[in-house]
Amino acid sequence: SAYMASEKGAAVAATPSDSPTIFDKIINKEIPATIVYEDDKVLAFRDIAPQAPTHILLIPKVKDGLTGLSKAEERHSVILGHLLYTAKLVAKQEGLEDGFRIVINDGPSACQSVYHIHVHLLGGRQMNWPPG
Ligand code: IU
Repeated sequence: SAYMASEKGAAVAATPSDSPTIFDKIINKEIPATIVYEDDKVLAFRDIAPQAPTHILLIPKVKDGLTGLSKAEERHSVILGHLLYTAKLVAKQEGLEDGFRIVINDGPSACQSVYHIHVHLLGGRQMNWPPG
């Protein structure tokens, strides 16, 4: 895969495209992931390179062209809302009572490295502002 230890390196290497990504293999259980929540529409699993004590990715099981938020069409509104609501449920499940951070990286400038939309849920430590 194009994944590298450096997030910045990975973002430079990833070319925006609507091709299948490694997340499809996670959805299809072809490669292992620590799944923390699942329903018919979304999957939530622990990030392989956690940036906080809790670092979970939430993804739609069907990409439907949603490589990133910038590609959203009106029809995606329901799944986008469901991803955010699910993030709240998982934050509660993870015990993040003191707060959490939601991130959606979009495009090369934001270091997006996987072109299947994903919501980062980060918590378990003090977050800083502004983000990097
Ligand atoms: P980004 O927003 O596109 O940069 O986030 C992609 C995330 O996917 C990043 O935090 C990676 O650590 C994570 N990830 C993963 O959890 N499992 C994988 O097999 C791959 C990336 I490739």
